[in-house]
Amino acid sequence: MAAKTDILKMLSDHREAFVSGQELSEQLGLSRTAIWKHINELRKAGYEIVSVKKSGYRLVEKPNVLSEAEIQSGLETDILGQAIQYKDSVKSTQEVAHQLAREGAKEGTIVVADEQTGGRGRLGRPWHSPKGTGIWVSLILRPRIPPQQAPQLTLLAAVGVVKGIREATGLKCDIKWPNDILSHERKLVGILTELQADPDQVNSVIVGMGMNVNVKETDFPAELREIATSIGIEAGQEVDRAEVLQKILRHTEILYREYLREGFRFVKLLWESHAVSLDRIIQARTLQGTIVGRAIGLSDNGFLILEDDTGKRHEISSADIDLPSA
Ligand code: BT5
Repeated sequence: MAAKTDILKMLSDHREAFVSGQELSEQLGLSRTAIWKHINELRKAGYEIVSVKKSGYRLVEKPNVLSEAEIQSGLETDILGQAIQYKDSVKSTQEVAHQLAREGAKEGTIVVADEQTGGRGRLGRPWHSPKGTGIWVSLILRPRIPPQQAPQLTLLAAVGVVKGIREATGLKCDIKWPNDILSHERKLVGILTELQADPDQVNSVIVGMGMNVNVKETDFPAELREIATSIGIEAGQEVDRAEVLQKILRHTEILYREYLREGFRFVKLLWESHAVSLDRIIQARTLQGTIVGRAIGLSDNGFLILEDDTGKRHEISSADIDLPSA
């Protein structure tokens, strides 16, 4: 970890008290002058740190930023986020992550942006990613799985996101197959999983998560206002983006490790327990046509099983789902 991240972590862990310059200096093996220099840099980056002679430093206020130091200073993972590429503004974090993956980036590398100017959803649809309000992130994974299993990672990520948001904010959200996280049936998060693969082996899976965190209703363009929401709108207050991301990475990593050890079954059960679309009559719009039926559950490979009114079961691998109004 960089020295600034270490200092931030120590101050964040002791927010109710002062941490003396000597303590910081001894624990981190840095001179008092170096500590003072880093503290000033943190102040310039928006951290309010008071210093009192003989007592030391105390962190009073953090800026709501998603910098590398801020993400790392509270991260409880071994893989995800151990390498972070932070960008103020980028066309799409997916593009950057693809490039890094091709260049051999290690598993768990994440690309985070404060703003995307060309964020994308499935089938090239645009993803609205305004500055300073969301978490626009792509994770690079390198599981040893055949390409056809990769969609399972979308479902795994969805469970990780739901659990992370719950832990960070208390908000309970639902999953709509395959890649939407909803609150009160409005879209809070979208997930996009893309692959670099040989015919029978995945090289890397790029899992993109677009999370509306502090997006206000007026920040959404007119066409999204009725269908989108944000964690801040739902929670009724501004939310710490770095904390939400840290919790999501932690939960996703726990699930990912379990997935690599035990396979998809365990994720499937968790996914089903958070799914809003199950046991309801839904409409699946696929590229081949529309199927209406009751959503029964997931197949062992992560497809959605629909039973139509003749009792015939359909396995849906890719579709847009319309829920009836509740
Ligand atoms: C998705 O696609 O939901 C996947 C979105 C993934 C975005 C992340 S951000 C980080 C990474 N970098 C990228 O460039 N992408 C990933 P899909 O299911 O196709 O949904 C797209 C549809 O969602 C659009 O056609 C809009 O109707 C709607 N939409 C766009 N922006 C939205 C937003 N911010 N919140 C809610 N809905 C939105």
